[in-house]
This record gives sequence, structure tokens and C-alpha cells, in this order.
Amino acid sequence: MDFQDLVDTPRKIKTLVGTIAFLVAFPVYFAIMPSLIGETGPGGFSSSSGSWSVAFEENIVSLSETVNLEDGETHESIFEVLESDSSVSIGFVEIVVSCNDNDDPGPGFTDSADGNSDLSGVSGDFSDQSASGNCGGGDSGFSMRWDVTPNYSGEGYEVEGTSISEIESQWDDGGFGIGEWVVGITADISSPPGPVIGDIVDSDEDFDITWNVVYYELVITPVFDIA
Ligand SMILES: [Ca+2]
Ligand SMILES: [Ca+2]
Repeated sequence: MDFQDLVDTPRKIKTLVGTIAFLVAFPVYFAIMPSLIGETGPGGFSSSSGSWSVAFEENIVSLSETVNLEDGETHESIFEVLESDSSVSIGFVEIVVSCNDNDDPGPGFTDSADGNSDLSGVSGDFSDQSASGNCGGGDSGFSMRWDVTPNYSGEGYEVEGTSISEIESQWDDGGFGIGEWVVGITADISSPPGPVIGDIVDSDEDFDITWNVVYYELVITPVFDIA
């Protein structure tokens, strides 16, 4: 096939022009690509300073259960946090326990609960927490929260004079927080004396338990000042 065969119809000319354009564009494309995907190290896109908008795309996984406890009884609530994609980090893990004691005929004798965590089955170095709360009034029950990514808020922001890799290293869960999060909840039931001696007016309480793990992906986009 000589050159004449390649260009003897308009269709062949178009194909040839397209092929040449691609052959020219191809090396240019691959020359630019590394700096676009930010894998070139110093001098690349990811380490260059600039103005960035940082956002957190969150995905919350929850577990809820309700348990009924008698005085002094303990329920171990277990929340299994699973590993995600490498691009996904854990912001925080929390447990919220609520209760509302309306078993007593008058004021006082409000039930309460204590919580104690056991994080021995969780990867990373998290401090155990204790909390307690009354089952009544405006602020019933108790909650606990552990930041797996330090100082995680999920609030987006803009930042200047830093690089993508610096932002990424700031928001990092270190691969921790995976495993079994356990909190033991112990009820303290308070009951007024019954009309008949030995009668118990209030013998138990319901506790609503909700666990949340907030996963997030960082979304970093350049900010261009248009003068
Ligand atoms: Ca009570
Ligand atoms: Ca009760």
C-alpha cells in the first residue's frame, strides 16, 4: 500500500488525519499525565503549593438496639467496625445511649445508667471512656465519642500555601479503629416504696443504643482566584 491508497477517499483522509493527530497527541498526553495524577513526587501536582478547597464526603454506618435492664444488670453492646477501601478513612466512632424513666408515679426516683468501654478488640491506641446519665430531664442518657482521625469535624474549609499531600497527611486515620468496639451499660433502677411492703413500683428501664461510624473520603479541589 502506498500513500495514494491511504488518501484516495475522503473517509480514508479523515482516518489518516485522526491517526496522525493521535500519534502526535499520545506522547504529549503521557508527558502531562504524571503531573496530573500527582505521582511524580517533588515538583508534581500533589506536592506543589496552592489554594485548595477541602471537603469531606461522609458515609455513616449505624447500628441500633434496644435493651431492657433490671437494677444492676449490665448489657455489653458490641459494634463491629470493618475496614474500608484505602481511599476511605474513619472520622470517628460514637455511641449514644438514651433512656426515659416514666415508671414512677411522682418526681424523684429517676433511673440512671453507667457506661464503660472496652476497646481491647480495636486496632490503634484509644483511651477507654466512662460516662453516666439520668433517664429523665432534658439531657437523658449519655454518649461517648472517639476521633479515629485526630480532630475530625467533617467541616469543609479552604486553605492556602499548602500541598495536597500535606492535606492528605493531616486527615489520616492511620489505618486504626478497626475491630470490636464494646461498651458495657449498667442500669441503676430507682423505685419509690410500693403501697404494699415488698412491692416494687419500678423494676427496670429500656435503653436505646445507637452506634455510628463516620467514614469519609477527602475531596480536594483547587481554588482559582478570578481577579
Ligand atoms: Ca425509677
Ligand atoms: Ca424505670
